[in-house]
Amino acid sequence: MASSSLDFVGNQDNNDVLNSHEFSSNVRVLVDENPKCVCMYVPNALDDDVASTLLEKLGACKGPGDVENSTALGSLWHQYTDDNGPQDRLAAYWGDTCCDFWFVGLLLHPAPWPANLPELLSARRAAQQAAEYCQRRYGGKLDATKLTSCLANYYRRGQGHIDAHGDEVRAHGEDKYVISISLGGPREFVLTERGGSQREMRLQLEHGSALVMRGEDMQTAWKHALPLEGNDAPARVGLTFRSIVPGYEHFVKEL
Ligand SMILES: O=C(O)CCC(=O)C(=O)O
Repeated sequence: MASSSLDFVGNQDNNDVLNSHEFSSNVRVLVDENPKCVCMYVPNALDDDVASTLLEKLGACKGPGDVENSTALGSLWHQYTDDNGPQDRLAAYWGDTCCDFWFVGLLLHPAPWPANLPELLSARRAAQQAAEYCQRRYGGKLDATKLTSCLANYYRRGQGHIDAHGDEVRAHGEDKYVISISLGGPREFVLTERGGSQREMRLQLEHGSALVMRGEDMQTAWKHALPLEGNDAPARVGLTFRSIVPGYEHFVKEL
């Protein structure tokens, strides 16, 4: 198995600098096998202070135990059970009306975007810019970049992980975007190619970074995981913005 800590696809030619009005940092391409199989990493996609304020408001700076009740946003975090059992992370789900998300036996209905959390909208803007950059580079209609929902995963200090998996993206429209803005951490992200080669890439998801996955093949030809590295792994919130098409799951239910 080929494994590397920063084994980005290609070489420097593949690592672009986005327009400075969009991001101040380099884009690193991890996978770009075809327009439906793209993964890229953008450090500092979200302003550092905004990222820190958002992390604090989401309550993630506080120790395990008190977070659920201590946030100004009320009972924000939930511990869900999916087909694999109770999740060892907490989650919250926001989105536009009818942007339900159905995955591994769990049907989430979005709470409205919280009015008292403007930083979440800043994070969505940063993710949106990354999606639009991807659209310019790999093609597709601009409409398909619309990020209509956000599944937040809260990995408490020394807790929380996600086993290797591909995301359920059937509801994610034409170009199928999942863009994760990281707050806190860093925590490790592991990408593994399915099939023969089992190529593996590892990177640290840094505070304020964006990790972009585009396309269905990115979820079927590759798996991604967030392992737990020891008792003192730092707390992290991953805000996964998604291009879910409003009403898609209602349509599926009626079939
Ligand atoms: O926390 C993250 O950034 C990624 C979470 C994830 O893999 C998922 O929601 O499927």
